[in-house]
Amino acid sequence: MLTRRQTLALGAGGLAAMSAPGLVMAREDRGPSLHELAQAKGMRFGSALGVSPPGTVSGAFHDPQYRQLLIDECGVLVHENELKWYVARPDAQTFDFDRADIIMDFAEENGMEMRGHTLLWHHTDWFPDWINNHDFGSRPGTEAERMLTEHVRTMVERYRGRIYSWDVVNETIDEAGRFRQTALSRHLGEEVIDIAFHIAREADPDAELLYNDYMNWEAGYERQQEGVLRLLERLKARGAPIDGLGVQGHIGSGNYDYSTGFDTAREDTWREFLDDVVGLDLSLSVTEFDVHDKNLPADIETRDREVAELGRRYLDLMFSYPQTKDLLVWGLADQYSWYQEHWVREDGVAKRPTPYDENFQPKPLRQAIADALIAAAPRP
Ligand code: 9MR
Repeated sequence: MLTRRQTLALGAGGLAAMSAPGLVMAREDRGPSLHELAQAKGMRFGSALGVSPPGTVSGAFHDPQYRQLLIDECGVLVHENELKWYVARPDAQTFDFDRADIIMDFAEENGMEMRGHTLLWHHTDWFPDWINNHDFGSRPGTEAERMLTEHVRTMVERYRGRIYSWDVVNETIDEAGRFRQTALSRHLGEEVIDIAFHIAREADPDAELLYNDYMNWEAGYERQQEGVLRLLERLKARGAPIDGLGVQGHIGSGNYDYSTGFDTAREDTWREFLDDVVGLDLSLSVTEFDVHDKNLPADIETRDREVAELGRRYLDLMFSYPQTKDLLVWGLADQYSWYQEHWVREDGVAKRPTPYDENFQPKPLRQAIADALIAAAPRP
């Protein structure tokens, strides 16, 4: 228990720092949060959050300082993995929402909204084995439709009115622009996508429904972009209830061998792509933003500056579309970025792809996001 004198000596900032040990500055000393800056423009800011075991990159939930940072900066959260089939569906009969609900409850207790990721990651690698090995019987189309319908309906109805926006389908177009085949599409064809959208709309008519993918703006993603655009055109033509495109926004260097990154030469064609998307009367959301620093010099100052500059340039472009209302980052502090485990740097140093460093200090990327939000026109 503190004496009155000790309390006065600590001041408001000191008390906040005590309740969240290690957080260097209390919220009130830091100016507006990223979500407050977004809100001022009719937008939202948020982050992914995972509740994998403590000590893992996707287990950030267990870190109290990180949770405080999310409360301080975010108005929206999205499950990093907890709604994916391989987590929420241990077998064909069972739904397991335990992990998903931990995040849901945390968001609601702290006044944050939730996005839903994802009802159908249409990619065999991310299907649980039990679907890949499922016996679809003598009427496989019927069984595939039943299984998908049950899944989408159960998920969306459970969180009806609590998840305002869903990534209904994630990443069904590969880098060559082709529609991915899975155990479900083998029996349903591309209609697998339409079914997911129709059932989601039926289960929560008020939720925003997005198609989400990673067709980045760097060189190397041209065919995937083309494939995504054609898919969106076909979905619209068939009357699928789709509201927008989730642009993941994992920009930067070297995610794939064919993409060197840090290449803004394709800005014009990226704009043409976005023009075509909004021309289909679809909204845009930046759903998984981070800036990969794999091929940048190790020097921290240089690296952070280049990450921030590229991030600012990208966000300015995305925010120039009044259809862009949400910006979610895929992790808010570097040690909890998925990039720590993918495409490791040759020099082995830890990556710096998010707005905060591992000590929860804001980096130039945090300022770049703030500046882009401040510069954005108010949304209509
Ligand atoms: O960050 C996620 C990581 O923890 C998982 O292992 C991986 C596979 O489920 O998915 C990562 O998140 C991905 C997201 O769901 C879809 N877009 C790309 C993201 C980064 O790989």
